[in-house]
Amino acid sequence: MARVQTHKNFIDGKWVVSHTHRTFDNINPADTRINLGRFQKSDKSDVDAAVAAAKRAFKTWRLVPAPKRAEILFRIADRMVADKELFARQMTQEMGKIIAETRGDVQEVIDMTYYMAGEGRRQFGQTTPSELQNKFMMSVRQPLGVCGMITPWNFPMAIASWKIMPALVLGNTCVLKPATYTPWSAVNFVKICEECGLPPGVLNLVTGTGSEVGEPLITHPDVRVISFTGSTDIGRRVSEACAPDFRHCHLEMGGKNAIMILDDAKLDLAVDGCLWGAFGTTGQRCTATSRIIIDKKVYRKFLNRFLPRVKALRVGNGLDEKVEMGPSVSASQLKTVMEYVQIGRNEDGARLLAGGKPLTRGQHRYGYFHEPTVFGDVTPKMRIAQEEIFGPVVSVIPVNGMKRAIEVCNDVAYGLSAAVYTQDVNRAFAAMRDVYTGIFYVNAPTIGAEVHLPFGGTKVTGNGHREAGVAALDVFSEWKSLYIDFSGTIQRAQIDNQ
Ligand code: UN1
Repeated sequence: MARVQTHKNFIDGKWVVSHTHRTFDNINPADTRINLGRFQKSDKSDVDAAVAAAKRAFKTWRLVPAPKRAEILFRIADRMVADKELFARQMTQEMGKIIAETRGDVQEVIDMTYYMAGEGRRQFGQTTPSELQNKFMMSVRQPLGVCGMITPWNFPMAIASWKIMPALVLGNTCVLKPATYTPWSAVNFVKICEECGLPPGVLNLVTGTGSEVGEPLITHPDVRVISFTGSTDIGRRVSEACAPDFRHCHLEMGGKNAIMILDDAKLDLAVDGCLWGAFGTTGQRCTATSRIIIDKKVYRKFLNRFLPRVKALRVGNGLDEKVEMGPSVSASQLKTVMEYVQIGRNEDGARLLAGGKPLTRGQHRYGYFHEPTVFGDVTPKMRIAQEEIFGPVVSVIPVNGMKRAIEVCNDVAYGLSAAVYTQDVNRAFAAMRDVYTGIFYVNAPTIGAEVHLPFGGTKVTGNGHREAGVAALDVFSEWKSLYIDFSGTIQRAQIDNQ
């Protein structure tokens, strides 16, 4: 058997072992016999070292002209293009999603990195006339300092780049704590950043658990911004940790996203959208389609077309190009899926229409596989219609008409993404206006955001900040308004000009 490689933390420009001298294993969820590597099981002392390095590096990095910082980002994006296939294959092995999707994940890094590199020559502020003669005013963005990034396993590289690239181009320095299921992709990402010339200390990587690494990072007084993507429960903890000393935090949390299918929808298009939205990434996207809210007039017809397609989905190891859905990421995630299937079975009135069981034989024997699962006749208040599952389970909720569809769509705690299928432009616009989410699609599923529009959600999905697009700059910078008086006399605003 191949020797298992041990990977290190990256602190102050050096690859180093943890002070703890402990490691954890990275297991392939499609075949748990495979240990993909050992990673540092770090603790507070490693976090302290990384934050200290980032704090030192900030002194000089903030003064590097932004277009120069951006040149490094351009190089990183170029290198990612070259290694896209390798990184995609390794990502599929460590977290299970199919190879077409991990290629997409790396592509999203490339897109985000080029996009943010462009911000090296923008980062636009405002200039505006003064109310006084011989006075000039403008606003500029300033960086905050050390930023802590806590990233999820479902988009191991893409979401790291969403946070790190805007932070860097603005002149901040970073400490990255990746999810314990996906440290390999984080190491790959950081290695490229190192090779492309990021100075020591500007980007640091500390692997380990939420309690041993995440907690010291979010409570560290020198970390000025925390950007977190993960569960609403942990997000609440991050928010509390940052509150006492007003350190900034950006939170991107759960979803219970719905596709609404109106009675005039193109049903075949909606079927394709529901398959991709619900079972893409094995349902493990914050934006995954977890509810299908459908007009009763087309309910039967839709199910007749949808269910055979669900049952025909090929589930297996994501490295096989023919496979359409991979495993859940871990034993505990699979357990959650199975628990929710049981909850669905117990709901009075809900009907299990497809799937419902873990896959445990043959090629599925050693992985965390589960059948793509559909519940029908679900009513809006059932737990499977309200709670995030993060697995291949979708609830179909029949309703009367569009008004009711929108009510049901909005009637959950989360507000990340939603979609409507209709051919009627008036109804599409009404839905765009009345659904209260951060992302909305017309005639497309709830997944598929691009890097140059804001990404984030309302209600318990987020705390008002956005990633991606120009909006991402707001999390990692603060405005400074500059007033330059060239009159040579004292001029008093609000007084001398009246
Ligand atoms: C997520 O849902 O967890 O919009 C991230 C998408 C991807 C990113 C999804 N670009 O589907």
